[in-house]
Amino acid sequence: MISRIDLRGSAAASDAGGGIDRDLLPRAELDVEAALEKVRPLCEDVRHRGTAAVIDITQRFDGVTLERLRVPGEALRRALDELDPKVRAALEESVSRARTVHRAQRRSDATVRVVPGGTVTERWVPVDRVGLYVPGGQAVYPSSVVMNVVPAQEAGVPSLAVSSPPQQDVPNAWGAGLPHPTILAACALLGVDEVYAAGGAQAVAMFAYGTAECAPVQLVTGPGNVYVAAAKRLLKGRIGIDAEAGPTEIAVLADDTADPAHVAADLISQAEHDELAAAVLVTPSERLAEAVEAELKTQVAATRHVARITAALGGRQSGIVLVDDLEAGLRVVDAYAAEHLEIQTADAAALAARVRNAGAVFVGPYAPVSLGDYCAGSNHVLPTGGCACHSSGLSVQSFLKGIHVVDYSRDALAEVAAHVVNLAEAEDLPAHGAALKARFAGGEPDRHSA
Ligand code: HSO
Ligand code: ZN
Repeated sequence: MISRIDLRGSAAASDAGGGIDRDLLPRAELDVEAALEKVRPLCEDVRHRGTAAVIDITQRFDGVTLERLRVPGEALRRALDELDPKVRAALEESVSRARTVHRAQRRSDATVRVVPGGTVTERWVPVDRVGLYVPGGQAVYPSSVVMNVVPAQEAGVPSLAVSSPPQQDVPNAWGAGLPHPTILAACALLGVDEVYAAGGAQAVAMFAYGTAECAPVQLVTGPGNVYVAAAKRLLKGRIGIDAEAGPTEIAVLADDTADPAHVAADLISQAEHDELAAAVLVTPSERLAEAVEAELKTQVAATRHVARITAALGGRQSGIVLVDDLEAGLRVVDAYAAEHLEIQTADAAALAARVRNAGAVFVGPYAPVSLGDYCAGSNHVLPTGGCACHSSGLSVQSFLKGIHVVDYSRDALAEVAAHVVNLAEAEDLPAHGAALKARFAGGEPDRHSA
């Protein structure tokens, strides 16, 4: 079911001749452009009609009739009260580990004394208000509540709202559909009291434009389907976004020392998300490739979501890539730039330290991606679709803006004035220079002969 791509002996995976052709590697094409045309009118509708538009769109696409979008505080409290204690304990562990890691990401302001009397400080300020999107769809993701809310809280964001699609089968006393109760419980656990029952592009538009119920936000983060990605692309600029999340990906770089049962289980774990999820094994070992193929056959049959997993593993976004050696394997995984990369080799830590492109790297036999999905302390909102070659996963940094604070004394300005005037002249922007000269009229500084 999973296809093979043999790059052995191929120039494509050798280090001669520059980079690897990424088109040789399995990857799904996500057509955000096509979705853009579909979401544009929806976003416009929300812009003009606010809550009423979101309610209409939800009726049309989710088949849920809502009377209001804001989830009442009472529903949040009740969801937490009724949460299975085992799930509550697990969420608490997840939150506590994520807090430990994300707290350490906080930045302190850095002041640099450029010259005597001249300083530049980079001051880190949290975004005022953020909208955190938590997908519904094929699975429910209370863990994504944790992964969005914890870094925002640790960054000191003063106002945050969560939105997640209403479920058809969760009625409540107010007659409206609600997001999944475990999502509501996770919000309550984290002290988030502003939660909306809205999904898809309409939720992103609600956050971006604001409605009578929901004040506009400056930043929207969180994963979602292609329509959420399209709305983020459309509204980017008005709002900041973390990334256009695509389907989940796992790449495993493994050699003969890897346990094929573990490798197969890990590939299956991420294939479970979505028919479009990608699972890629990169290995120089034919023996391992065969053993993993055999494991996949037996393990997939025993999973709960066989159809979804079979589609994901059989899709052209998944595959087993055979390479000459681990060095070639490293080049392949760097070119692929996976959202999640597992290294299951003899000296996994040494190899992991050399990885240049990955959303997160999981080192050795006891760090499966599922650990990172829930309880490693790391974040699971990570760059997909090869974006790990230029972007990072969600962190405290995603919720901060650095402001450069420039503070120069008269002497410090005088000392550099001529350079500024000369550069301004070179750019044919004499008024820029004049702004400096005006300060020294009468006692012209002439250190560098303007
Ligand atoms: N693997 C997903 C996150 C997730 N897994 C949530 C389970 N729940 C994307 O990183
Ligand atoms: Zn996952």
